[in-house]
Amino acid sequence: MRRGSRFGIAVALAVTLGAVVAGCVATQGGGAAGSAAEKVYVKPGEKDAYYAFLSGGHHGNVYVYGIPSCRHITTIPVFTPEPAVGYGNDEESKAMLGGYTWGDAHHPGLSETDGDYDGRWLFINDMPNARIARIDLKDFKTRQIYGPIPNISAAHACPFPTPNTEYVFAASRFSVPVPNRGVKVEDYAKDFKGIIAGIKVDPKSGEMSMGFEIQMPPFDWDLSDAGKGPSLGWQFFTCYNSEMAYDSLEIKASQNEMDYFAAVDWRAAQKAVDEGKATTINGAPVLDPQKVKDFVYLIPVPKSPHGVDVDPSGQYVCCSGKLQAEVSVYSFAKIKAAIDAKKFEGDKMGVPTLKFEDCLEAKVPVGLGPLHTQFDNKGFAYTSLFLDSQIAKWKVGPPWNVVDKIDVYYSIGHLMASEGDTRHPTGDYVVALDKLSKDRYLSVGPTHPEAAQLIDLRGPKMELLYDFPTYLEPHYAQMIRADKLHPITVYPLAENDKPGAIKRAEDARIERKGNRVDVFGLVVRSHFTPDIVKVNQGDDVYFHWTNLEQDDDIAHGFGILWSSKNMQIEPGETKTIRWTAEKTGINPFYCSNFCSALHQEMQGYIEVRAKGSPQAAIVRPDAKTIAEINALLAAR
Ligand code: K7E
Ligand code: CUA
Repeated sequence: MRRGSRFGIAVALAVTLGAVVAGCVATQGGGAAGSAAEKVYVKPGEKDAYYAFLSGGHHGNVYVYGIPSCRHITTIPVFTPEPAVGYGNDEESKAMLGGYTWGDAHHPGLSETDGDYDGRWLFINDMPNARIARIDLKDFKTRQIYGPIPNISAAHACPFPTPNTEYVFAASRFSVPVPNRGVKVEDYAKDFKGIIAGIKVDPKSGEMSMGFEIQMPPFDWDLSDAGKGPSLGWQFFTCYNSEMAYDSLEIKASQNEMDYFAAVDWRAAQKAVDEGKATTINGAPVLDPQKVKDFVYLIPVPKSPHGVDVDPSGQYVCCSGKLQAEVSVYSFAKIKAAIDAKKFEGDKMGVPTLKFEDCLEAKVPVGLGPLHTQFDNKGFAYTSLFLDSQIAKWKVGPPWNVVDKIDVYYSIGHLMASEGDTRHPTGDYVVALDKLSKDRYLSVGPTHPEAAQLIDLRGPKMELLYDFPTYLEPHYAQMIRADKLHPITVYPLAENDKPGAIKRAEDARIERKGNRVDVFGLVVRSHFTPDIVKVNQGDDVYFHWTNLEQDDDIAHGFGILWSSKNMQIEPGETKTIRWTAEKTGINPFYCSNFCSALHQEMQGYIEVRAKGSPQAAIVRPDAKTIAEINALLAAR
């Protein structure tokens, strides 16, 4: 073969290979070749290859970014009111928040089928109030908030769905007495308990409900991950503070050489509950490992571990000791063999402990302050190093060596690889979620933004592509291929069966029963029907607005002057908001969401008369108004 043609084949091969490796990413901007700028550039009008869901930390919500452009697309309100859309203001979302106006959201968890993201739901925890929210990815709305989960105090190891989303989990980070009662803090070791909760997820609706709880020693239960493949059916939880200190934890909880991770056989736990072996505490079925056996075990981990991450094959469980320079990799096969042989070292409050040497597969010398690990599609793992401000790339399997490192800016916590905790990571990108941004952005005063950094994984070396600031304060994040999500753009009116919904001008009305007034109204460009509402002082007024639009992006707002009442009504949607007529006089309302050329004209008045003024029991629009509204509807 002539030299020239061989070169030609090599080039052709390289081009083909490049295209295969880049996969869908190349078609949606951010190809594998070219400069860093080209790799993050998504042309105007084009779309990103991935959706990234970043937890909002103590902002209590979820940030949605497009990757690789790193553009912030939207924020989903979850545990915190959001007045622009009326989240926490309208009756339904207000009830869902249950009186709380704050949450601390750490870990988004996408629903999975066969261990891969299926694009149906996103779960996320509120650590302090021990709640789990489910966001429907059809409309990117929070649809359920489950909790406070009884007996759980600070749901940090949460939610970490199982491979077929049978369960999401929660575990107490700060142990308390269970049931909580007046005890002395000094009696910590005797009276305080850790709890692990398995929360069932309905396979069709995603509805969460109580599955089981397990009483654990009062260690600080920290993080979790689900087994898959050979370890399917098991859930793993790390802990620190096996010293059981209750003060000065930064010193006293770092004394032991070893802490633990727990391995829970969740099918066995559920079976034990179903067989009536649990004790009900605060409404939850709690299993006591001192009485019920063979479903939970402890495995030693060096030096105050943080993250626990199962590799894509499901064979290895990787634990990061924060105060150690290594990731400890355990073989699930060895763990299972030790359990089956009942080779226990002892027990902790009824939970059998296995021997470190019996379960360990390898120690990977990654560097200082390892926290979390994610994976790619080529057999490599990526571990965040908080103290070194680096990511270490290492080989999963012999020789278990570090093959690359990259500096990040600064002090990385979690990291998010593309589908990097599933059975099939895509190996395109990893995003470093840095705890400190220091000097990376224009100064905005003492509260610095958080720092996220996009890193390309497609070459032999990791390559830093882009810095993007985020608002306080993402912990974990997950990214899913954009082609797996198919969000709706309007709510089909035909499917709107909300109790307050009306669909024709003829049905618009104001109903009065005592001092409760229900306004059944329509919004459509550019009119409220009715736009005059007459009530009496002291009336409780429920506005039920239905947006009859079926066009993309035509949302209307409803804001009432001199109040905190505002909400957005999306196309086809009905929402209810309650307002009390406190003072006599005229109270304007208006459309707060820009919707049309006559958006400014979209307004109305509430006339508040003196208490006890005569009012009709029901007021409907007259025939002329109905005709006008029907003309507006026809012109939509
Ligand atoms: Cu490491 Cu809350 Cu997952 Cu923060 S946690 S980093
Ligand atoms: Cu409707 Cu602005």
